[in-house]
Amino acid sequence: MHNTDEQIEKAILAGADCGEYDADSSIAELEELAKSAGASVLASVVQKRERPNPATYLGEGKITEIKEQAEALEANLLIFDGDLTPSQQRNIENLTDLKVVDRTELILDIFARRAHSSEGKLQVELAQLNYRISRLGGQGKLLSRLGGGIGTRGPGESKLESDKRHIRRRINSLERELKEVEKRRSLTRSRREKNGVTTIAIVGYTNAGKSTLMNALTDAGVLAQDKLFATLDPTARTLTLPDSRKVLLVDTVGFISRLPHQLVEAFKSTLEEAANADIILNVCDASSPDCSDNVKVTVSLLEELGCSETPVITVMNKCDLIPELYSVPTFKNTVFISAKEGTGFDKLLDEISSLLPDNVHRVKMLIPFSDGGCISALRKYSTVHSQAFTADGTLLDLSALDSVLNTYKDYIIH
Ligand SMILES: Nc1nc2c(ncn2[C@@H]2O[C@H](COP(=O)(O)OP(=O)(O)OP(=O)(O)O)[C@@H](O)[C@H]2O)c(=O)[nH]1
Ligand SMILES: [Mg+2]
Repeated sequence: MHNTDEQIEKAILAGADCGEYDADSSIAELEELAKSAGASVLASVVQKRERPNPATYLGEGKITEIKEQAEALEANLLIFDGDLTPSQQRNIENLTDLKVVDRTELILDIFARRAHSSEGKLQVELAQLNYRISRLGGQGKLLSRLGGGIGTRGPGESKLESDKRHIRRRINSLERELKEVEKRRSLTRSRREKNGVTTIAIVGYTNAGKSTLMNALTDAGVLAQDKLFATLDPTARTLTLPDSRKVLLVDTVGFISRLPHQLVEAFKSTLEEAANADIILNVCDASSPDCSDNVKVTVSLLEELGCSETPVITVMNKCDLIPELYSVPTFKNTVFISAKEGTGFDKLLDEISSLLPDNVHRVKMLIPFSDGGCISALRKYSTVHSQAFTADGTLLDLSALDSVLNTYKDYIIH
């Protein structure tokens, strides 16, 4: 997708509606992906079909129509909302004279543009090479299926083999380098665990507002943009909770439906960093019509990463954009916020505190005047946020460990 002369690529999008997923919202997402890769989108075409055409993905007639449309609009790129086999891609290129890219290639391209850290670059290159080798493999099979003979042997085939060998060597060396980085990271992690540092991971669908939330809660200064996959590298910052406890907040790469599995594999260690957190914040764009589906994508990716046991808070973000909160789907432990306007943070932070393992809770207590003596003990063992005198006794708003609260549980009012 990189043009040497930095001309904006002018794209037509094409998808097949086979009933597997909502083709219209998927093509709308593809448009966002294309824009995030720097292309401008001139038109999109969706064809209803039972299954993709094995030779040309869409029907050949449709491909010819697209070619004519591309000529009229002066488009130079055709992006498919699905994965093309190498032969489909070649056939469509021959029929249209356009550069043809599929969904996985597009996402890989965006990741390649965004990778800045050395680890991010290694991960993206690994994903790209795994993608490429899987396609070379396909071509190899195709050639051997032709039954050998003229055109299937000779330099062509051996070049393919040497390409494959070369790529495989590079994949092995990338994997070794990444292992080293991971080892260092797991050392940092175990040091953190030993020091009792609690980690909270911000995960969720891409563009949901994870980095905006990170910036609003800490002064991380992470890049937040209306672009898909603005963040690739994890950033960690300390956050002080209202009960004065310090935790580590981690912002990381976003998820998307049908995330190419080469990327999941390559980014596994980064994603596991999130998965190993004590609490996961699943940030969602509550104003998106696909909100519910997007939450499910994140939940199933988290399951794949083996962290279905970690407590999750579903953080419905961008609530400033929706007039009626009741229209937003809710899940277990849901809070409503606007990261942009800074609303709903009290509830979010309270929810985080209440899920933390060492059990500090914020409560209100009414201490009768007859037991006024316990106030000095409470002041010593807890954080008192406010104190007021009422007709029935002293009203305290405080945070303390459960063991402390248990001693005075008769005085807790809520
Ligand atoms: N209206 C509104 N916009 C928001 C809110 N939170 C984030 N945004 C916007 O949503 C866009 C994406 O925000 P990011 O914080 O970059 O999202 P992200 O989840 O980190 O995205 P990736 O890193 O790309 O996965 C930006 O244009 C933000 O300004 C919010 O509460 N309300
Ligand atoms: Mg981000």
